[in-house]
Amino acid sequence: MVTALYVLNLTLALIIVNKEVPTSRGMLYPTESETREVRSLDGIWNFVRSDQNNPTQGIRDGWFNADLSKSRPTIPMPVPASYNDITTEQSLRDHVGTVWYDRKFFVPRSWSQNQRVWLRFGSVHYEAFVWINGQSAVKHEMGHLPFETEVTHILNYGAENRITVMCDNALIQTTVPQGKISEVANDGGVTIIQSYTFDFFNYAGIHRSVHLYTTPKTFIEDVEISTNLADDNSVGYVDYVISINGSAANEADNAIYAKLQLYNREGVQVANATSDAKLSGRLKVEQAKPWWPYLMHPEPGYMYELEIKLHAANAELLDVYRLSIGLRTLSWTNATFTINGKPVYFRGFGRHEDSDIRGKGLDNALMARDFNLIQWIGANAYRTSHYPYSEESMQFADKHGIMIIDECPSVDTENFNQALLSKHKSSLEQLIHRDRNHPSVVMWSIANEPRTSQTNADTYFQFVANFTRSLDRTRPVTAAIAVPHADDKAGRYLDIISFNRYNAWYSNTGRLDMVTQRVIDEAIAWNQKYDKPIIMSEYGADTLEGLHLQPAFVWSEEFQTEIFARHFKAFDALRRKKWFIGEFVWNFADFKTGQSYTRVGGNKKGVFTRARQPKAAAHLLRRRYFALARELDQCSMPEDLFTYIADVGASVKHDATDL
Ligand code: BDP
Repeated sequence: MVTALYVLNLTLALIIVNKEVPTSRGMLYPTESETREVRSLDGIWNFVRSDQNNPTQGIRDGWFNADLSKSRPTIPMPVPASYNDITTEQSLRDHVGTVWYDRKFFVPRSWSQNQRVWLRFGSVHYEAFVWINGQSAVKHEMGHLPFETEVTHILNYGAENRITVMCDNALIQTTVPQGKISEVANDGGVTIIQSYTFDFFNYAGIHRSVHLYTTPKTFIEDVEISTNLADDNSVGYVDYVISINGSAANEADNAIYAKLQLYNREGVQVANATSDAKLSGRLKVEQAKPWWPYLMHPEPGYMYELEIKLHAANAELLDVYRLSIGLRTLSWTNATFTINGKPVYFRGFGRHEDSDIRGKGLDNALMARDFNLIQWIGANAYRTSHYPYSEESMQFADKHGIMIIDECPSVDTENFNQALLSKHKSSLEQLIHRDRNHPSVVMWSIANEPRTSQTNADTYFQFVANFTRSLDRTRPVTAAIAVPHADDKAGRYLDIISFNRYNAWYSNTGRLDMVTQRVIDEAIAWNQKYDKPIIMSEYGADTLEGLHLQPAFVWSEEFQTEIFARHFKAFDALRRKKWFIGEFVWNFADFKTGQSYTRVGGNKKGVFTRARQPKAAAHLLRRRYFALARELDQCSMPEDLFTYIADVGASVKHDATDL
């Protein structure tokens, strides 16, 4: 059946048209206020796995009509977490198809009065079906992105409720990302195999927090802001558009208005405004404190709090929502990328949301550790390879001044077809809707390593890139491309070209003498082809922590250190050409992949281990990233950057001049 669908998609692939995609609504991050309450449904849920060869049985048999334990024996399952690595069962780790979760919760009686209740998931990978007390509440397709629904009318107030979630991890040719499902003979019969070409484990489950939250009957459903700074950065402007939901929204024009107040970090009000009848307007901020990237300014990541109060015509206060915002302006040309008028050179990582046991599940301790490591190493950016990261991490990035190239879940995209295009666009729509108010987001990445030499890639990426621009004109559009520049058909639709290349690893393995010139030549070739700014978005080498081989040999810590150094040399030559604007190591930390003889327990290209400890190359990278920050933005250097070696006069000093 799945195979038949796949064949059909191939035949239809020749004609692709640009169709509308559904538009997201609401989904402001749930926060408490005078008018809103938030409750977490995180914790231990009950869990059951469907039979692989019968994934829809639970729906047919109505498993959602009663406790799951009435249908099957359940096991405890933490939420949020991927389910794959929680038990010791290979069959659950490699499960293909549907799994079920349920739990009970109480809703206070007070919530039944004069307000509305919403159920919100931070993300479920890949497809989710949700029931409350046996009634269908919401369905959602696409991992790593939030969804919500109103549940006011299906809750029992002052009483117990049950939430049931069915999650399907199957990836086919029309999902984003794509995969293939096949039936293969095994020793005992046949088994269903999920395959995919992307290089990370297809972790699944309820990956991020589940919340119930209340709103007033008429409430602030959405806020879209965009910020600007006067030429000398002294005055900031915040343009806002508020959308509301509720019966009062249908009252006569001019009936509802919003009052906005902007507070600085010290809690002092620095601007205020009353909206126009369309609930839009502009705030002017004198003596603005711009949002600057880490190490580009002594006070990076400066965030204001925007308080929005929604009022009825009679001035009654309807709703209050607070949003953290940063004041910054971006611009780019065919040779530069600037923030607040200053050219930016990106130094950072491709990353993954990945760790032992919890897989892709949100983990605040891990997230805080990762940001500490990013600061320690002096990076100023990362790409959310290869899917949107948690909203909590976006908030962290805002506060720490870490720039984000925000990537949608399209990876290794191929066999361009109509259904895929619609879902790809929808993934970008959902991503941009979620992340457009974050100052840390400075670029949209519309794909990683799409097969852009294939037939139809041209039209397909024209549609995808233009669609992205139609949703947000304030940020440039990129994609991380790996096909040879001569074969690529997508770059002309991008604003910035990112390329991934593994010199001395996948090509000319071990040949450290074949890195520098090739990197220089390729960057120049991309620039010559498209006349756009260029980033090297991936380079690196698998490195087994603790493996030391001198002279450097593949997989050793020496080799990773050396290969980095050969790239640095190329980057420094390229930096003289102003259009080369960034270097991103692959990867921040080791991460799990599917099983393969090229992967020892996963991809080991991390600068940090999976347990978030530095490999030898981390220390080298740290010295480079701080050297770049010092040269470009005159930052001060951490005291422990250089280890004392010997008192041998001017040739060995412990300060930045050594760089
Ligand atoms: C690149 C991919 C990335 C892989 C990396 C690798 O973009 O997802 O993990 O190669 O092979 O092609 O390490």
